[in-house]
Amino acid sequence: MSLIDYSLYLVTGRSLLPPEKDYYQSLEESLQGGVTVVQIREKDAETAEFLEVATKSKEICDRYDVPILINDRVDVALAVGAHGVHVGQTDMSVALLRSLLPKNAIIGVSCNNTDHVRKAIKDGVDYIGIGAVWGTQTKKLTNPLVGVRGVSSRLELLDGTNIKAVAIGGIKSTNLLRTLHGSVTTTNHVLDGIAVVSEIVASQEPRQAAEKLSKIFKSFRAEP
Ligand code: TZP
Ligand code: MG
Repeated sequence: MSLIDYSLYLVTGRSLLPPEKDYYQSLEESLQGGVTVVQIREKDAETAEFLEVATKSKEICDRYDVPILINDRVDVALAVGAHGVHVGQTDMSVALLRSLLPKNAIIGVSCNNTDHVRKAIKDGVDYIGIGAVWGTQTKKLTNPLVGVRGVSSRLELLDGTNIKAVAIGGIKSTNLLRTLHGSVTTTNHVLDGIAVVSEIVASQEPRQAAEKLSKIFKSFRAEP
């Protein structure tokens, strides 16, 4: 069972930092701005570098009582004592991850289409990332865009489960409310959070960027 607050889910992206902005400083500022969970995503780092980044990031997140998840690498997650792992459709299976990770570890999977969601439910994941919702420069996309209607139909499949869901891909403060409203299902199932990279990481002021997103998400949540 997942006790994570998914509302403002930061996925790291060191290559997107503004010139001269320190990664760890940016991470800390984003936590001060209200990031509730962090996924360490290192696509180009060698193992030793990944381990160093994950270890130091975890030290910072621990101070804010914010859980960290590791993208793809179960070995790195185990080594640094992360709260869990996030995988894509072509990574290690959920069954294998469960057998390797501690019992209460969080496992999340990226889902693009409805078959992905059905499989994630069968596999017993803790949460899914639905995307890409909007166009993004951050990741080379190999699947069609989901769009807000698509998020809604994928969320609907989670009715009756305990599986949480975040949307990802091109989410900005300028389209967040539209994303959240458009994703609501006929059964009033709503997203548990939104996952962002560039809107926070590429900002000179990650704290303000996170605060803005967090405020919009909370205002949506508070709507009658
Ligand atoms: N998975 C689907 S889209 C995406 C990932 C990792 C990148 C999202 O980045 P951004 O900058 O928030 O659009
Ligand atoms: Mg992957």
